[in-house]
Amino acid sequence: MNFSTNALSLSVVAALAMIGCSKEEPPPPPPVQAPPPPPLVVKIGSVAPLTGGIAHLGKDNENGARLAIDEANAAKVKLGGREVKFELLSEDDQADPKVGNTVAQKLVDAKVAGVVGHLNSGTTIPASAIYNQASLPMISGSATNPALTEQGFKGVFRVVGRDDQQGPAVANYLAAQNKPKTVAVIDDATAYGEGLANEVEKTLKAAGVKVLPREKGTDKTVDWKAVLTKVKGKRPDAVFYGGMDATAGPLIKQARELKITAVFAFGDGACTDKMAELAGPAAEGLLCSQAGIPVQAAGKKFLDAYKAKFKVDPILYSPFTYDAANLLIEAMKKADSPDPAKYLAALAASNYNGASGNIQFDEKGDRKDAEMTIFTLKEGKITPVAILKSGKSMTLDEYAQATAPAPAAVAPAPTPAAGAPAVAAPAAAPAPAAPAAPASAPAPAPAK
Ligand code: ABU
Repeated sequence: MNFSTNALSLSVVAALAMIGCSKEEPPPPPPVQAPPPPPLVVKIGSVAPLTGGIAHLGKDNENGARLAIDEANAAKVKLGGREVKFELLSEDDQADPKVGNTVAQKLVDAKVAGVVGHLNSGTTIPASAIYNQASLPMISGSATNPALTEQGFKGVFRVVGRDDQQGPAVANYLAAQNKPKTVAVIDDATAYGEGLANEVEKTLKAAGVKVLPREKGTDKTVDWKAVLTKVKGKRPDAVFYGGMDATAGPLIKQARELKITAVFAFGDGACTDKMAELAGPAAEGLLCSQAGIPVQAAGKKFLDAYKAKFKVDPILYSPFTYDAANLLIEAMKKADSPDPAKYLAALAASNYNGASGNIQFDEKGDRKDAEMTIFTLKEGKITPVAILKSGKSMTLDEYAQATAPAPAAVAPAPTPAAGAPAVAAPAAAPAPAAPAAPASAPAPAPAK
């Protein structure tokens, strides 16, 4: 062994000795973290006609619910300590009661935690029996036939007014404003159209107006010539039609083609800008009602979020379906559970400031002190002329003033993500201090 080999061996031994003598311990392995539990999936059903003549209204309703669901997911809602992923199960009932029952059962079988819908009274009423059987809460954002909430079902709610409020509102306005001596009443033979026409007829008769024998179509009728020819022969001063815009548009267009000059009045189903799209200038000057605040009075955050998400403006009842979905979610949060048996009491006791104003339910599940709005169609747009609330009538501007938050140094209440009304309803103050009713706009008859 030469010198250099010896030196190398000594170096290796020294290095090994140094390692052996080191006091540094290797770092401990990181503790094994339990993975976070997966989000709790909570399904919420939405039902409306998404095909057929009123698919535009169905899509509007669905959009409102979808916006609420997406906002709740973005807010990372927790229930029982677990993050929740809300899923919207959207079904198309085609405005057909049989299809409505089928999709209602489908949602029950899918174990949704609540339902926003349906749109039409004719589908909502029979479907409500299926949800009731399954103890599943439902909130309609548009069904106005009184029978829905007269069944004694504890889980059935609506966030719009009823046709025994809407019918008197539009009929009284027509009688006071246009002073017709004779009115023809037509309906589409649906629960909504026929029911609303009955309310209008009752109110007109009570006001001393002569009402002609009822004429009928269906919710698919687009050729009204035979009915209108009969009506023309009786020379009514006004015509009221209970039905949706898809059939009401052709009705007024053909009436003007037949040179019928009577004023035409409609309920909420035909109180949309679609009337001008379908009837053109023939729709100008029509009178119509909605069973809630006008869409332009809905919360600004809602209006902006809706436009940003869907690239269109809301049409009619999307602020109400948005509120309906939020009411379900808020009740689940209060109960800290998506279990209907646990959150139903919180839902029934809601006191919620939504995009459509303050919402509280009465013992039947109807919205307390619901607004009614009267419109005329002006330059192709339905334009609110009177908002009726608590027996008072006001213009849109007056409504905005009456419901604006007080400017005093009051700490602003936390606002829901997109729900703060542009003309914000004061918290738990459903009856705004309204100005006196204009002579031309009578107060609505009491609902019930
Ligand atoms: N309220 C108008 C449309 C929906 C319904 O059938 O009640």
